[in-house]
Amino acid sequence: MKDYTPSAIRNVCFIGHGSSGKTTICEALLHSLKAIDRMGSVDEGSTHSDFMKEEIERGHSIGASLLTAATKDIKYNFIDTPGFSDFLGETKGALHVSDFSILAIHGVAGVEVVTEQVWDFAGDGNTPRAFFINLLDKENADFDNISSSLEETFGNTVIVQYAVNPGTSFNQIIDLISMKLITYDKGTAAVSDIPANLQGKADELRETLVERAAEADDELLEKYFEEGELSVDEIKNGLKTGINNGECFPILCGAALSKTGIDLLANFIADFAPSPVDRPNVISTDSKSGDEVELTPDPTGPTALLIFKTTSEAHVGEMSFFRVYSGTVKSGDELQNATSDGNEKISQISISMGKTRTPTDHIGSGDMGVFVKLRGTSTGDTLAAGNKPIMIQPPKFPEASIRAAVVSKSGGEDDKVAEGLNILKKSDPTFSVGYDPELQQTIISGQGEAQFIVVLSKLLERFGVEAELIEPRIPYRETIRSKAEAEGKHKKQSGGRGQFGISWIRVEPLKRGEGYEFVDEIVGGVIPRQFIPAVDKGIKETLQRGVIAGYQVVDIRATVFDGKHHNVDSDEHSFKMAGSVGFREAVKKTKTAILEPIYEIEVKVPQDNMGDVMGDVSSRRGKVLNMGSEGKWQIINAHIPLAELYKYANTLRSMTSGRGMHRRKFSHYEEVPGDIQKRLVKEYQERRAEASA
Ligand SMILES: Nc1nc2c(ncn2[C@@H]2O[C@H](COP(=O)(O)OP(=O)(O)OP(=O)(O)O)[C@@H](O)[C@H]2O)c(=O)[nH]1
Ligand SMILES: [Mg+2]
Repeated sequence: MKDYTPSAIRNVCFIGHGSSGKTTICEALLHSLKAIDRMGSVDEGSTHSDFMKEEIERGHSIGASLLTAATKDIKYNFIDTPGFSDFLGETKGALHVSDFSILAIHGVAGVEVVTEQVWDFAGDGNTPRAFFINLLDKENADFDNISSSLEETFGNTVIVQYAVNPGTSFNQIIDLISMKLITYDKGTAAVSDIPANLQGKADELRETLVERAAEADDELLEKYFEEGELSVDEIKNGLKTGINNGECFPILCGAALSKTGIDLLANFIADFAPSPVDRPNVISTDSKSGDEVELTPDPTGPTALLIFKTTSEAHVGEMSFFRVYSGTVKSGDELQNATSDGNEKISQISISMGKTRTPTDHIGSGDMGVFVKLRGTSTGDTLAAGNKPIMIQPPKFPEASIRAAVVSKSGGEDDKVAEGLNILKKSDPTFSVGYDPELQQTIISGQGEAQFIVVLSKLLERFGVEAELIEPRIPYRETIRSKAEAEGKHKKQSGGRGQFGISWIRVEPLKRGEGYEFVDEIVGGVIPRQFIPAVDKGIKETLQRGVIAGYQVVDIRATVFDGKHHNVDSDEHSFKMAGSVGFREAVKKTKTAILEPIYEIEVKVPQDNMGDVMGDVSSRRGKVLNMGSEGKWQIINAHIPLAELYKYANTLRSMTSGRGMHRRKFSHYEEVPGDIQKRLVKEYQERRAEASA
């Protein structure tokens, strides 16, 4: 492929609610731009962007896919993103490196939950945007209503293409820039003059378009007021400025499946989407000096690029998708990774087309590509030339909102499960996995159940191990609410040297969060000095194992205040045992309590769902701390026990038709109600009885 200057590159990300047609639009664009010979379909599982087994099976995109098309003048990089909320981390990564985003809108459903979410994502990064109202060939498709609702919801929209006859016979669009009628027949476009019956409507929309274009630039606005019109070039320039400044959001339309409007979309991107030189220069940071380093999109400058996605595929290995912000990356380059503080030798560079790749020996500034088999580079890392350890701001991925424990179905392959999960984690920054030694479970956390199900399916496919999700154990704690003391006696006489030690232990409650304190009150050498640490050690071990329900004992002071020893038979082991027994017996004499972890959660829901969500919080033993509002959202802060939060993200979504979100963080421990304590103690006794049977 020939070289394109940065001003000839268009990095465009397709975002939107699930099934609004993003993947189909990308496929149609590739076909229209002659990058592919045959247009694949989502329903047949033959598109270039949905190629993973899980994507084909579900008919939904799961990962962001980088696709490329090139004409004589323009190099297009399209990133197709998922619209399903569990996979929006991919959307964030893609938006971060795009200069323009197109929000696909379903021509019947209009603005949906994820439409608003991804709009906000794009707004967070100031990415210029346009709307593409798709599926206008569906029965009940309604261009007028949907374009008005886009204006109501988001504001500053401008119609640049008008759908003449939405519905099952949809085939005509008026392009308000060229002021022509385009009629489609199986994807082929015929251009004609606007017929008389549509002229009035077209003129009216055109006037709004010209006004919007004029508003983008003071000089244009002045001219427009004076002369009442603008030249075609002035309109184009004004519109382009407005789009790039995020002051104007064009509305385009079509039906991707039949390629209706797709040629217009490709031309629109070429003419109006900002190129890398139109966007503000990226400011990176020198990780050693902390100085700011501005990156200009000059292909001859020092190389700097950002990895926005990594995946691993059987037979290929790890793939790292990148965007170059300055300079040109060439195979053979040695680049520095400031995050891992290591060097990376570049060997295989490719241009990406979803599943397939075309090798190349260099990629220049503003452009995107994929490396195969980097050694120590992850998503979000910067690779840069020379001795400047610079870092470009990485994408911000959504925080985890759901966790689960994973076990192998066969029961005996937990190590294999953990190993596979650790490899899969590398390609998904919104997913994490770790072994919790206290719970003795492998815990995963992420965005939702669908993400977990995909992870399990990959585990089976790539690592041949079948796993399932179970509810994570809760890290309860035991504590005491009163003081008590007891004798701990260890005595064994079994031929030869015996074992002997007695220690009297007193236990008393400490404040919440104070942990464990050991006090030595032995006087007169009733327990020899050298054995006191053994008493402490014996208590600590018992503390970990728990006394009444098998959970760690906390917030307790243990004092050894008396004891006995034997000159020959006493040793460290004897006093360790004596400490342990004394502690256990003393705890049993107190009023015990079981503590549970309480999380502070922040729930964000639409006003309409407040009642349901509040009711649900109290049914989960939650306590509301605070209520407030943020724009159209209601925010509730509450304390909820972790034991009541399993799959909360799912419940919240279904209660709010997908709109509700929550964040959580550990807050503190609190006593569980008496009935729960009884149940936990009973379960522990049953487990012990089972183990000794
Ligand atoms: N009739 C009609 N069907 C379309 C059109 N565009 C897409 N579809 C169909 O709508 C369904 C969803 O299209 P996709 O392209 O997978 O939508 P998406 O936005 O990529 O969906 P996610 O990846 O799940 O977010 C598929 O069955 C497509 O064939 C269109 O313009 N007209
Ligand atoms: Mg898709």
